Amino acid sequence: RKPYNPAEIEPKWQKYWEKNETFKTDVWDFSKPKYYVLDMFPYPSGVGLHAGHPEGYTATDIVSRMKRMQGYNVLHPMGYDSFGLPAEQYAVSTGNNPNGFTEKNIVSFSNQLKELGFDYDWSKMIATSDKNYYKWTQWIFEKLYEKGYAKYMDMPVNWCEELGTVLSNDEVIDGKSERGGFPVVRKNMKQWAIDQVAFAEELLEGLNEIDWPESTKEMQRNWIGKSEGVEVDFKIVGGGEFSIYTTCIETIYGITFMVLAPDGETVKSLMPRIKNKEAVQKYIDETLKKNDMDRTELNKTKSGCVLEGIYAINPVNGKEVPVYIGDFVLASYGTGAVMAVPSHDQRDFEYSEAHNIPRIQVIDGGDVSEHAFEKQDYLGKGCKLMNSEEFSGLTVEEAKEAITEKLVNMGVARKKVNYHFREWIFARQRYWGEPIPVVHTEDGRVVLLPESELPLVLPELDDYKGKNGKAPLENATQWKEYNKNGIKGKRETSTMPGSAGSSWYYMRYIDPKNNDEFANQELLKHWLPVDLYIGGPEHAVGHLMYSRIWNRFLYNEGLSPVKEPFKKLVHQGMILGSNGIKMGKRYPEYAVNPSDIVRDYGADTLRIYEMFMGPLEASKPWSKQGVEGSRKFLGRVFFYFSNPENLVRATEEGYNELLEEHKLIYNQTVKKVTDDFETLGFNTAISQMMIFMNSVTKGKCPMEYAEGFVKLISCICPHLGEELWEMFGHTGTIAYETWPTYDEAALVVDTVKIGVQVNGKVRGTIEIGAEAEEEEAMKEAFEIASVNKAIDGKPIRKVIYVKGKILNIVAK
Ligand code: ANZ
Repeated sequence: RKPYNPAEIEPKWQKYWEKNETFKTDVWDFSKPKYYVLDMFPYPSGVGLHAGHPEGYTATDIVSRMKRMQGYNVLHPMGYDSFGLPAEQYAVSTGNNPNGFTEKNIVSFSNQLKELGFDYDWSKMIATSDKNYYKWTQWIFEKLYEKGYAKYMDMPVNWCEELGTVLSNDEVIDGKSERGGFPVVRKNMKQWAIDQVAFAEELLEGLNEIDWPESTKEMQRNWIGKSEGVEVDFKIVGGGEFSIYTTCIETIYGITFMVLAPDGETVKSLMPRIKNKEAVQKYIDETLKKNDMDRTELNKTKSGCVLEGIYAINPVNGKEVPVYIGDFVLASYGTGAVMAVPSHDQRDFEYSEAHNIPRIQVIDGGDVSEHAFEKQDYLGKGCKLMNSEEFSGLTVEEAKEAITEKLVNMGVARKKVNYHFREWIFARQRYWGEPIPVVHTEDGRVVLLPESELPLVLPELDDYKGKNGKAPLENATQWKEYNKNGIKGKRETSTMPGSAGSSWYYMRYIDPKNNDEFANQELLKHWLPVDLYIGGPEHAVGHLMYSRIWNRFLYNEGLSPVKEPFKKLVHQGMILGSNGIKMGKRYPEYAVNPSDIVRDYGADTLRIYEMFMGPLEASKPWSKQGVEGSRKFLGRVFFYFSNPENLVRATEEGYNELLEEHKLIYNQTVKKVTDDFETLGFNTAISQMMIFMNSVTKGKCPMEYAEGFVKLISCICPHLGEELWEMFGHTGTIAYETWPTYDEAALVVDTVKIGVQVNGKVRGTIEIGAEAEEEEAMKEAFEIASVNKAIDGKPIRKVIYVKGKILNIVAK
């Protein structure tokens, strides 16, 4: 008989699937219920797959295969997020167009994926850098612009004069450019941005209707950062006023100073009246070098500077308080100014310590110490106000209402909702991205390209490097000039960020070749939302937020049928090196190349191993022994089922008896595996398959059970599944066979109580299945303290077990 040889059977079935287009989905076939399974598509790096890729991909593969066998029309596509930095760097260093490099990587990446036997419908493959794809990314951008969500607006950016470029926050370290160490300042510049704040409420609300990890939803809520408070106007002694934003209006009698953002407009306008101008200007200049992260960091001394001669008037009691600037107050949040209550706000407390400012306690019971702030211990505890005139004695909750009402009636305050969410900066000074399809006309207007001019294709360049920090497309001297239909000007030379193309790719898969619209509406109606989406947790607030925004926009425009694009989301855990440390660049010696595992053990082994390592969502260390164990198990499965002598057909003698003998374990296995696949509990499903194998291989297996088992395992190990299916005498693929069912009645186990004797004396009773094996009876017996006591660690000489009657243990 032939041994298990994955090197032979795996390529054989991969060729079969490709030739027969086994996994091509007819998206127009609405006769069956649909199931849409999605993987986060990879960036096609030159390095290829790493061990983490097959984990999520195998999980979706298993579910999609089961759903197909359960009668669903399954869509399981794959594609590439192919704009991005590595290809750009390649272009800069070689002078070649990144397109060729990207296409080459896509081919080798796809070959690696095919080698793993995934059931992707390759006819639906997309790449975000393909002009037929990005035509529609540009088209959606134009819709966003037309509706006022994409804006060309003044935004604060990190500007490096020496490099002549805008830098991202992580390219700035201590106010200097990471590259070169040149000074970086915050300054306002015209930028493309998408107004995501406009979607904040819908995004929050949508979270309630989706089946996502709670931690991811919470991260999105925090990222949106909804805050409900009050805006209050403060008059300045000698004329003028400014507003503050607070979430703790009940503390207004505790104000002892005010703080303005150093980079805000208020201090600028007050400058002529400030006595210590020089010191103030110096502090402002310092602040401009810092990014928001450095500024708002907790546990840092609160730096700042008083504005000599400037006093603000507290509207509730007419008290005059000094005004300061401090970098912990951000110009970009709220009104860029705060009322400082050092007795009840930690940052204000620290600021008052650093600048010697008095405090007034206005909430009783709220212990005024740094410790108390951490606990926020007066909130919601019925603590009462003090030192607050007519509001003294009210609870915090009552005072919030009453003081707000008073100030609103005075005409100096209004309720306000703020979001920490900022605009999504939507342009990069890079080459390898979607060109923004607009023209800046000579008379200063922004004009969208007509749809007939889309896609606006990236031009070939002689030099892919931006000169003097300018966008590389500035080098496209001819392409840049625009003069058509009376519109004369220059094309936008920055490109869209990487997150653009990935924000809607799940729609394009449904109808990837459509030249008339981004996807047919009837198809979208049928196929959306994605039923199951699996990918890394690192995308929790990036891609997963942007996708929700693009979808919500299209939904509001009547172009997407669903409010939320991804019904169920699961994050796979990280596969760690065998040392328990993250694999990758830092520890290349621990990095595992999936292709090596395929070559040495087979794809099915890699697949079942990665699913058996532990729960999908957990981080798990790689283990070579684990891989070998998985390979051995598959060898056993193949060895047993490929031997016709182990299999009894329905026409053969003893068939019914065998059905009866294995009825319980078979039905248990079908149930457990079905349920576990549904809930992505693959490791426990595999354990159950091992239990089945242990039980059935003691003798012969009836054909019905053999086929049922092979169907189950074919989802995890499709090549092995197909091969055995063929050996059983079937022609064609197993992929569309009917999923095995189980009989509820067969799962009911009659239990019996039997006595447990140790050396002839009854020491306890156990309750087990009437047909339970000795192994299980012993396991139960060892749960009993008195039995253990009687055995007292002595070696067990003999076990007499009579099913349903008695268990006698001889230990001496
Ligand atoms: C007075 C006060 C007293 C405050 C108190 C808190 C506790 P969130 O939840 O983040 O909205 N704040 C307002 N604008 C700010 C800005 N531009 N930069 C830095 N801090 C700012 O928090 C709102 C609170 O953060 C506001 O309420 C304000 O301080 C501060 F016992 O006002 B509070």
